[in-house]
Amino acid sequence: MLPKNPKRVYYLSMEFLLGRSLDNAMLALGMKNVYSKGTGDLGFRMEDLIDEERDAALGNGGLGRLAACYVDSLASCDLPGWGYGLRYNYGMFQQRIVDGYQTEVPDYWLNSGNPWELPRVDKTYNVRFFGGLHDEKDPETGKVKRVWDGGQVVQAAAYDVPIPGYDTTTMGNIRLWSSRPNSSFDLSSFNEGNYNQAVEEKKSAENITSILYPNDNHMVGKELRLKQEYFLVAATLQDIIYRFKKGKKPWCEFPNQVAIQLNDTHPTLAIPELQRILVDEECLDWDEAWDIVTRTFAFTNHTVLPEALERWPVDLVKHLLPRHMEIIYAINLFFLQKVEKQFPGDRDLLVQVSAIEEGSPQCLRMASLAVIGSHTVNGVAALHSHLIRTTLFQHFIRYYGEEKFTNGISPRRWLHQANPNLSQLISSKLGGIEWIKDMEKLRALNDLATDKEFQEAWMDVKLHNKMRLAGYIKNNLGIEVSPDALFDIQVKRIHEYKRQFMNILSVIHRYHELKAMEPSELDEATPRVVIFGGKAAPGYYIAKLVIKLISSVSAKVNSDCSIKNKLKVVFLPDYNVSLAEVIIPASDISQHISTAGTEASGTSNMKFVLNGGLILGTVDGANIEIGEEIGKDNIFFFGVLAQDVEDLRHHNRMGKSAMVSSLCAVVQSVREGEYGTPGVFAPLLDTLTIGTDYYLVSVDFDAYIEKQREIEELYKDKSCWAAKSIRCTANMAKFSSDRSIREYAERIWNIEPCPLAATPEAILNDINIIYDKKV
Ligand code: 26Q
Repeated sequence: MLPKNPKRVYYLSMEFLLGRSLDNAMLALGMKNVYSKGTGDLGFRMEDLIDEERDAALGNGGLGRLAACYVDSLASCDLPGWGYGLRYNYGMFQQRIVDGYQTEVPDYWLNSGNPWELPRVDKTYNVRFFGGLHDEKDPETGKVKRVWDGGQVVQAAAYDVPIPGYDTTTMGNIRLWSSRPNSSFDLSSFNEGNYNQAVEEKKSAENITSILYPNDNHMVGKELRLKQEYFLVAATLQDIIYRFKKGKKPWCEFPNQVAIQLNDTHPTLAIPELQRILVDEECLDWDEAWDIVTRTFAFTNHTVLPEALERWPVDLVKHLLPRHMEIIYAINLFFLQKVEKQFPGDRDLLVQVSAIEEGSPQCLRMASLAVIGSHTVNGVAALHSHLIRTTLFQHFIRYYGEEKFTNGISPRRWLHQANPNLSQLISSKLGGIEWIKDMEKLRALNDLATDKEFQEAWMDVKLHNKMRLAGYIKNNLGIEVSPDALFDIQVKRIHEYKRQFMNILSVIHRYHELKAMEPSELDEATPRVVIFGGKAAPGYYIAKLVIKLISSVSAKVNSDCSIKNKLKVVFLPDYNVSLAEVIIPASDISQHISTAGTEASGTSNMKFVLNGGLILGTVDGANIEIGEEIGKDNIFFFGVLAQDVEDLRHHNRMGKSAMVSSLCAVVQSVREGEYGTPGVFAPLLDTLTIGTDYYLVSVDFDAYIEKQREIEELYKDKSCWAAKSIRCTANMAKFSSDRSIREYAERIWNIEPCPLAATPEAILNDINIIYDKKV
C-alpha cells in the first residue's frame, strides 16, 4: 500500500517531448508479443499500426526530451512524482524542404483526437493576468492586505497523460494545462455591442496554450510566452496546494511534502507566485513564507549561451503581473541586503547578482531569481556544472550546485524500443532483460567484445538497422545508399554552436579529395553516407542557410558518378522523436561537434553510444564523461578545449588568425558557385571571414578532417570496429536516466521509492489517493 501521503516531486517544464506512446505502453506491460499476434491474426502488421500514431511533439529538443525520459524513470523506479506542463494545440512545427529550403507546416497533432490523455473535467483553476492592486484592511485583525484583482481571468483545464513504469504497477503522470475562457464566460449573454469584444476575449484565452514556441537555446521576449510561463505556474501551484491541504498539515510541513524542480528558468515565476499565495492569500509572515519557498524549489540550468538566458523587460512583467513584480523587487532587495551585509561595500557584486539588470529597458534576470529562490542549483554535465559555477553563477555565494550532475536517457525507449533486435541479442546473451532497469548488467558484454561469433551477430543487427534506414531514405527521398558504407550521422537542432556548417564544409573537402584521386586510390576509399537532420528555428536565417547548403551539396555530390558512390549526402526532413528511433540504431559514427564549452550536455550522444555507435566529438558536454566511461580508445575526440576558447576568440577579434588553407579552398568553391548561384551562401560564409568565426570553425577544421581520415581507415578493420561498438554499449550504465533520477531523489528532492502494492484492491485504493478521490 502507498504510504499515506509521501513527499512528492513535481517536475515543472514548458516542454515534454514524448513522441509516440503505443509501442512504449505495450513494452512497459511486457505484452507487445501478445498484441502483435492478435493484430496479426486480424491481418494487420504491428509496425504499420505503430506508424499511424502521431508524435506528441510538445518540445523543441534536448530539454523537452529529457523531461519525458525523467518521468519514465520516476515511474520505473517507483518514485512518487508528476510532471506538469502545457497542452499546446500546435506542437513543434513539421519541417518540409522546398527547393532546399526549410519551410514550416503547423503541427495540429490533436486533429484526430488523442487517446493517450484523460481530460480531467473536475480539475480546473482560474489564472489572472494584468489587473490592478490595492490595500484592504481585514476588519477583524486590522491587518492590511495587498489585493490583486480585475484584469483578464482565464481557466486552466487539466489533461492527464499517464506514463507507465516498466515492469511495475507504478504509473507516472504528466498533467498538462489547456487554456479556455473562464466559466463565467458566456457568449450568448453579451449584447450586440459587446459581442466583438467577447469573441476577442475568448480567442485571447484560447491563445495561451495554442502554440509551442519553436526556439531552442534562444530566448524570444514575447508577451504571449511570458503568459504561457505564468499560466503553467499558476495552475500547477493551485493544484499542488489543493493536494497539500487535503493532508491537513501546517504550512511549515510544505517542503517536507513537496519538492518542485524547475526545468530551466522557464517556470521561475513559481517562486514569486508561491510567495504571493503564502503572504497575500494564506496570511503568513514574509520570512516564514520565504523559508518555505526556498526549501521547496530547486533549479536546473541547461545552457551557458547568453542569447538563451531569459531576460524580461520589467515594464512587461509589471503590466502582466503587477503583484509579482512588487514581490520580486522585495525578494531582490532582501537578498541584496544580505549580500551587502556579508560583503560590505562591494557594489560590483550587487550589480552582478541582482535579479534586476539596470539599463534601458530595465530587465528581470530569471536565472538570478531562480538561484535566489532555490535551495539547490545544478547543471547537466560535469563540465557544464563547472562552467556555470565559475562563470554564470560565480558571484552567488548561495550556489551549492553539486559538481556531479549528469543527464541520462531511458534505456526502455532508447534501446529496447528503438532497437528491438539489439535488445533481444543482449538479453539472449545476458540471460535476461534485467539490464533494462539496471544498466550495470550491460558490463558483462565487455567479455564478449572480442568474441568473433558475437561480433558477427552484433554487426548483423547493425546492418539490419542500416538497411531499415536505407529503405526509409529510398522511400522518402529517392536516394540510393549502400548499407555497407560507413553511416555518419549528425541529427540535432540546427544551430551555429552545434556546427553543422563545419560538418558540411568537411564533406565538400572530402568530395574534392575524392575527385582528385587516381582510379586505384578511389577504389580503396571507404564509402561514406553523411546524414543530417534537424530543424532550424523559423526566424534563424543563418541556420536555414546551413540547411540550404546541405541540400545543395547533397544534390551535387549524389549525382556525380565520377566518385563511384564513395560519398553520399542526405538531409532527412522533419527530424523528430519517432525518426530518431529509426536513425540512432543505424549509425556507425555520430557527430557531436559543438565548440568546446557551448553544449551543456547533449543527450543524443548517449543514445547513439548506447546503440553501439561510435562518436566523433569535441571535448564538450557529456562527450567528456562518455569518453571516461567507455574508454578513450572507443571515442574520437578532436578540437580545442573549453578553457582556451576565450583566448582564441580574442585572437580572432584582433584579426590575428588567418584561415587554414584546407578551409580556404572549400569556402572559395562555395563562393564561386559550385553549389548554386554565387551569392546565395555569402551571409553564411561571411561568418567565417567578415565575422570573427565566433564558433571557431577555422580553428578546429584541420583536426576535424584528420580525425575523419582516421575513422575511415579504422572502419576497414571490421573486427576492431565491432569490438569498439560492443564496448560502447557495455559501458553506458552511468547514462541511464534511472541513475540521474535517483541522484536527484536522494540529493535534491529527498523522496523515496514507494512501490504500489500489486493486488487489484490495493491498486484501486492507491489510484484513488493519487487522483484525490474519497477512499
Ligand atoms: C526561452 C524563452 C523564450 C522562448 C524559448 C526559450 C527556450 C526554449 C527552449 C530556451 C531554451 C530552450 C531549450 C534548451 C535546450 O534544449 N537545452 C538543451 O538541454 C539539454 C538537456 O539538458 C542539453 O543536453 C543540451 O545540451 C541543451 O542545449
